Amino acid sequence: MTQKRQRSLLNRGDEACKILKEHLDKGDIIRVISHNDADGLSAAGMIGKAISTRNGQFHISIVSRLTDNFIKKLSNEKYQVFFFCDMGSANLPALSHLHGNVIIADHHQPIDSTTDTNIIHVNPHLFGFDGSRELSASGAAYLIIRGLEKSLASFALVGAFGDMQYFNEFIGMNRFIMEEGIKNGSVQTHEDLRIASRYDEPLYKALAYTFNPTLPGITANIEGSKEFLEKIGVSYAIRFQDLGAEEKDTLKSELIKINPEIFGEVFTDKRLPLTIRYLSDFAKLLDACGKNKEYGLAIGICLGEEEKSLEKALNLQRKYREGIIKGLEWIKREKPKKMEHIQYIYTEEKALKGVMGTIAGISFSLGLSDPSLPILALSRMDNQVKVSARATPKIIERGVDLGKALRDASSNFGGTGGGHDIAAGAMIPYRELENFLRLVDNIIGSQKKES
Ligand SMILES: [Mn+2]
Repeated sequence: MTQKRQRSLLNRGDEACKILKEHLDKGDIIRVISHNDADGLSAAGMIGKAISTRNGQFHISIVSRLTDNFIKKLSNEKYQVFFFCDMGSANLPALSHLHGNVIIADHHQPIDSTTDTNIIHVNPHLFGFDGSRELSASGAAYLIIRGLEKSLASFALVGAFGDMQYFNEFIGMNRFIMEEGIKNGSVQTHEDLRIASRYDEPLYKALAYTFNPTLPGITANIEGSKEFLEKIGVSYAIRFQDLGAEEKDTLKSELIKINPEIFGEVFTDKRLPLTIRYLSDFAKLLDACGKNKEYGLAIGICLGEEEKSLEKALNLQRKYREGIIKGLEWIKREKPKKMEHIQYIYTEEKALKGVMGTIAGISFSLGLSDPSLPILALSRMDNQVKVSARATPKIIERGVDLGKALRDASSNFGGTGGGHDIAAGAMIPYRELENFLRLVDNIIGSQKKES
């Protein structure tokens, strides 16, 4: 059964690829529109890379969401083909008005599945795969691109890491892509410490920046990290890469005592520069670029503009990580406010707004929030509130779907929202905030009952 669904999804990807090839052969510029997170950036970068290896041309726009206004603007553009990534599945009627072909590589729950003749829709949900864990938008884009250029599987896994689809293993189509990548040499896997930034930060910082898996007492705690390394007698000021074999062994056995998940399978693409060779590091760097609105920089790195761009992105990442640490310290002080079925944090502070979703996601495993309740991170934006919601796999197992909850609740108050079961977002009017929270609390409660 799975085999058959997989075959159908692969066929859909091939169909989309055929359209893409026809346009490339005609010399058409491929118009790419993608999302501003790590998954969307990786998808756009992968498409750009595949097109340039065929000497084709592309024009990429990165947006935070697909608005009717933006689609209207696109409808005035003279392109013959539009390629949407990480978005589009919720906009089929509007996209059917674009002239030319429309290719969608999305993994969000489609709102309706009517297919117009100009749209080719590649979405795991249409084939019974879970778009939250089994395929990212980069993965969906890869299923299209692999007919042009087979060597880009690592980008698909970067997107999956970016969207937090990896929980100790890749499953579903992600696994298929991983295996294909390993087979053709674009992905390697080995057992290793799963620490961040082994090539570009001194060890004490690398450990403090290891947010996933978390190391209690060390993650987000620069001083704690230094003390830990001093105590076990491992040099803390040099990079992990430069440690001697004996020190590496000591570090490994001491870290495993803190969290066994810190050691396990890791994924690399050895063709990439060292600082982004570990695919989880690459995802984090793209995320940092996205959060800083440095989309061109992110795409440039995907396309292989190395040295200078990488240095710039790593600097952005340093600042971003300092912001995450400050944010986590803030949650620790403030504590999330609890309702019956949800908890939330709220800020009007500019410095915190950029990291709210990220710190909400990390808060569970650091023990800063209740791991049994979804958390909503709320940032005031003038008359509106930006909502980022995060859950854990355990919460999802009880029937919770944050994407549906935020979509239904926000539309009740003239806002917009949606996403995945485990991570979702919304924009709502500030004056409705309390009503919105009450409604979300209610919806989550009934989701748990129904399951
Ligand atoms: Mn995505």
